[in-house]
Amino acid sequence: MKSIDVCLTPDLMPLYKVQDRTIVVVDILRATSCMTTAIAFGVHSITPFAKLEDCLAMKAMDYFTAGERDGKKVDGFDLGNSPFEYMHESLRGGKIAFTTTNGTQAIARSVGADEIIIGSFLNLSAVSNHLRQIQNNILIVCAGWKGKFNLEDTLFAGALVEMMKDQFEPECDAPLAALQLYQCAKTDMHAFLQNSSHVKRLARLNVVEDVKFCLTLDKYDVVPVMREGEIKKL
Ligand code: 3SL
Repeated sequence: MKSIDVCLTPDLMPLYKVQDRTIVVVDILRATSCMTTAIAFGVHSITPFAKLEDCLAMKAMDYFTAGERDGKKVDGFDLGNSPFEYMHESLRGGKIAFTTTNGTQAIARSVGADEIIIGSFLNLSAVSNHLRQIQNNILIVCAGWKGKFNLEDTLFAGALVEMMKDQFEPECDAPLAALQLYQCAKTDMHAFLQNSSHVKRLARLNVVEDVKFCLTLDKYDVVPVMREGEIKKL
C-alpha cells in the first residue's frame, strides 16, 4: 500500500524525504486558497517566491506582483492575499509573482519533490481525485505560521487523509492526529476555528469574509501543479 504523511509545519521538513513524493502544500488562510482561486479564474501561471525583493523584481517583466507580509498587502504590489482579489477578469491569462509569509515559504521547502500540488478546501475533491491516480507516496506540507503549528492547515490534512485512507496508510502519527482533529471539527469548521491564532490575527485586520470563503468545500474543480517554478492548472 502507498503511504501518506503530514509535515505539521515547514520547520519539520528536514525530517521528511521529498524525493519521489507527491507533496500537497496547504496554507488555507490564505495563500493556497488564493492560488486555487486564481487558477480557477484562468490566470496563466503563478510563480511563488520566498523573498519579497525577488517577487517585486518580476514587475519589470510584466508580472502582477501579489501577496502579503503579516497579512497585509505589500506596498507597491498589485494584489494582496484575499481570494476575492483573484476573481477579476483582468487577471485572466496573466502571470502572477506571489510571495507570502508562510505559504510560499512552504512551497520553497518542498522543491525537489517529484510533484508539488496546491491544496485548499476549495479544491479538496479535485486534489484527492488526482492523488488516487498517482503511484507516489504523499506528503502534505502544512504552511503553519512562522514555523509554528496551526489548526486550519492541519484540518485540511485530516480531510485529505480521511478521503485517501482506503488507498494510503499513515507513515507516522501526524496523519492520525490530523484525521482525529478533522473529525472533531468537520461539522462546523468555522466555529471550531474561532479561537485559532490566525483567525484572530485576521479579525484584527478586519479580514472576516475570507475565512468563511476559504473553508468552503469543493468550490473549484482545479488542481494547480508546480512545474519548473510555475504553478499552472494540471
Ligand atoms: O502566510 C501566508 O502565506 C498567508 O496566507 C498569511 S495571511 O492569511 O495572508 O495573513
